[in-house]
Amino acid sequence: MPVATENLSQILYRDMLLIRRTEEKILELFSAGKVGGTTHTCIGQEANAVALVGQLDRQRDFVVSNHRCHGHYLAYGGPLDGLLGEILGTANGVCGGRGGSQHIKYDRFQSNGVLGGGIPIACGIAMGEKLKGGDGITVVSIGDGALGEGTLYESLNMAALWDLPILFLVENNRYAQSTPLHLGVAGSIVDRARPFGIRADEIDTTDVEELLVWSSRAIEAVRLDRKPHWAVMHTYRFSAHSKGDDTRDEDEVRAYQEKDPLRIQSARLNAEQLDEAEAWVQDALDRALAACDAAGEAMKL
Ligand SMILES: Cc1ncc(C[n+]2csc(CCOP(=O)(O)OP(=O)(O)O)c2C)c(N)n1
Repeated sequence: MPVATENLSQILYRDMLLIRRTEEKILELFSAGKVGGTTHTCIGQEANAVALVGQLDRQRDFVVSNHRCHGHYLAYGGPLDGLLGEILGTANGVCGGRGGSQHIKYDRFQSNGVLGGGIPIACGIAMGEKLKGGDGITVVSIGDGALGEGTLYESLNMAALWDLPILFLVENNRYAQSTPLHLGVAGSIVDRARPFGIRADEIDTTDVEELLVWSSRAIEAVRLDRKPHWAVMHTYRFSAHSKGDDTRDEDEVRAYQEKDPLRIQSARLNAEQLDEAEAWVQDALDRALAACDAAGEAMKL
């Protein structure tokens, strides 16, 4: 539970810290051989998830995330033990511990490990919401690598033609696995939706408070107009693509780390507030890991 005296700056910091420390723990567990398969962390990109997904209304809005989904899931409000259980393959995972982080389904949140695979699914969800006359919106998040998937452009066409209440969140972290942006993406990312008549906007910051204001406008635009929106966040990941597979220039990574969203946000808090957030997150992690231990291995199929 949040501390009673918390203000918005503290909450944003704590929510980002929860994602950061959780993923650091996941990488540690991975190195210890406790995680089967693979994992993709969003270390460095936490502000995007907290600012945009964290503002959605879980009672009515849907999220379709991708292979790099832990931050989106936690910002959406997914239970921490359910995520760790999914990654560790324990019975308390939100999908019984059999999906891993790339195949999560929790409430109105789902992730999809097929690059671009979630985009048409999200259009279907948005269409369903439209037909039901609901006021929920669907957010589908993709990386710059998915800009090369044909299904994206079929989906943009349908979303525009049918006025789907969908927000396409593009997190351009400048690499698709090991392929730098300039080798994989031609032209302007923000312009890619415009030929379909879809409103498009972009932001280049790691300041969660700036992202929050910008995201609230994008969310409200879709909620009120019931039309698609293309929202591009330029960002950077500090961690490897998955685990140990990092070919990027170390100086480049270090330069982006200067703009660490946690560092920016921590400058708005005092030492006591920072300690409080750290303790809260540590306690949440300890309890979630204990729940995984207690749950035991997932049922074998
Ligand atoms: C159809 C398909 N092709 C290839 C892959 C392997 N793959 C997983 S992530 C990834 C790169 C994705 O890059 P991007 O969309 O920029 O997202 P990021 O990893 O940078 O967050 C690739 C090629 C996949 N999961 N699905």
